[in-house]
Amino acid sequence: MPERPEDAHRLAADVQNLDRGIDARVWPEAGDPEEVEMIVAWRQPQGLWSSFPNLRLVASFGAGVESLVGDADLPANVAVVRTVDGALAHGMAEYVVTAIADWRRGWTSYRKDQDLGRWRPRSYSFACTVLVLGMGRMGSGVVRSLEAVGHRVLGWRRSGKALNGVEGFSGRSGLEAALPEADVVVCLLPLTPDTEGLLEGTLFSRMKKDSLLINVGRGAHLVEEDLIPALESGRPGHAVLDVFRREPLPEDHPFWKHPCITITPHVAALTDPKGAAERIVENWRRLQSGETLVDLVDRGRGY
Ligand code: NDP
Ligand code: OXD
Repeated sequence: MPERPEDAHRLAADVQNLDRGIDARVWPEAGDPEEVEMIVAWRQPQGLWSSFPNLRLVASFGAGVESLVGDADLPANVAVVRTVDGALAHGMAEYVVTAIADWRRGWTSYRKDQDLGRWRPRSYSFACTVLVLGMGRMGSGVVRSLEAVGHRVLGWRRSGKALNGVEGFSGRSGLEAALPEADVVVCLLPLTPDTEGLLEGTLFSRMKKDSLLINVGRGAHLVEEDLIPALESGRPGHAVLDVFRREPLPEDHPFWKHPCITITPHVAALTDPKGAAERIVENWRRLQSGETLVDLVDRGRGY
């Protein structure tokens, strides 16, 4: 269930409005645990699964599933799905395009100029190459939006599959070839054992001088202690971070006050409860009829 109890209750009501046959309960008031076949989870407590002997399906209330696929206590016969609606990908695309526009055009400086009544136009070069790490549901939406505003886009993904003419790279050598070309690197990977700690010192040293790093994947993609020395060397020149190893980011964390870091509190894209309810009901229906589930996660692969 979503983190805030009021959101969880609203989701349960939306689910029941869509299908009166579903008995949607809000944890911890789960009723008879033997009756529970499907759970919608987000940052669930440890040791939850063993109480539900007839569980068949867990739906993540969002796109990331690392806390589910990484949970050794979740029985192997339980399927995992993600809840990804169109609004999530649009929200992510808007966030990335806005972050790049803000960095290149210096809106923060114009705001300061406005406070001082100062007319001070500054030029910027239009050509910008963006490397998107992960070209899945979020990454491919971001790619389309970046292209629509004229950026050159490079994409890195596990399979290396091409995406509508975007130059595609894969593997460590592909990443190393793409990095020096990019003015902006956007991390939109799922968190798996292969991607954890990918954003670290060696990768930063291959980035362009004064480039921009945007991490909207997961906090554990970034080796935090490597970032400030990298920013001091100018590779990258600035970082926009939406996700952190510890959330909320601790008050005394050095990232808060760093002039080359922009922080947002894990809001790049938010799951729309209405759209989520539709997905959940659809997967419930498919579970009952034995059809293929929507956005089924490959638990072995980790995403
Ligand atoms: P998808 O599963 O649709 O796509 C994942 C992409 O990552 C795929 O292109 C996949 O490659 C690629 N990938 C996976 N492992 C590797 C690897 N080892 N090397 C290279 N590429 C790899 O996920 P989504 O796009 O829906 O979401 C991505 C992540 O974004 C989520 O897991 C979550 O962490 C984060 N997120 C953050 C939000 C926020 O508000 N900050 C909101 C929503 C999502 P291939 O295509 O070849 O399989
Ligand atoms: C998600 C997220 O994975 O909000 O959906 O981070």
